[in-house]
Amino acid sequence: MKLYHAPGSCSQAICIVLQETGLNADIVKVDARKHLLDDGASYYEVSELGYVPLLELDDGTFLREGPVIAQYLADQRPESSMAPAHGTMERYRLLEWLNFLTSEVHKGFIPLLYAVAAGKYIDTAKPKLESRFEWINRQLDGKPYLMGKNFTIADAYLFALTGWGKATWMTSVYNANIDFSTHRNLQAWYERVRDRPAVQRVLSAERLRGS
Ligand SMILES: N[C@@H](CCC(=O)N[C@@H](CS)C(=O)NCC(=O)O)C(=O)O
Repeated sequence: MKLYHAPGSCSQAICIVLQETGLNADIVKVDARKHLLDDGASYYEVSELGYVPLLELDDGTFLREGPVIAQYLADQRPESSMAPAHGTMERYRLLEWLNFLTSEVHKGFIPLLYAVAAGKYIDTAKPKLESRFEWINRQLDGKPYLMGKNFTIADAYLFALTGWGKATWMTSVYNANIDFSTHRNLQAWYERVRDRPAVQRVLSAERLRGS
């Protein structure tokens, strides 16, 4: 398998899922802003949509969309407990989280990531995103992970997104960072996820690749 990945982006979640499940994939680095591969080739030659993550299977099949790629990988290793079995209520709870993270958090960050272009829209978008994080903080009360005792692909996804809110460049350039200091459950969850050996391996590899 091959994973098209941009360091520091949402595709970090897929790197975490690979590490947690022990599945192997060659990582192909993409510059997601310039849409270029390391050898200077256009990423649009690989993906018409131009975004990461993208998974290429050994038979040449491509799989798009982070939450779908993450489920595909987790389903290859059910013993990892990263995704409950299909057809169970717990699976629908996972889908609930993935859909929420995609539409309410991932895309909720877009105006903050493009704060200059977004202009006054930030005044609406930022409190909305903050309220989503407040809600997540409440859901984590008494739970080590989003779904309870098991670390799932939803945690991997949220970890990649939470990293953006904590990024110092968002504070220094646009004052667009999210203040997590009062979210005690979320802080504890973040540290718990960050300290997992698989996540540490991903973070070290990202430092080497350069974000
Ligand atoms: N719907 C896609 C969105 C992925 C996405 O937004 N990827 C960003 C990085 S976090 C990207 O590659 N952006 C470059 C672009 O859109 O041109 C998914 O969930 O996988």
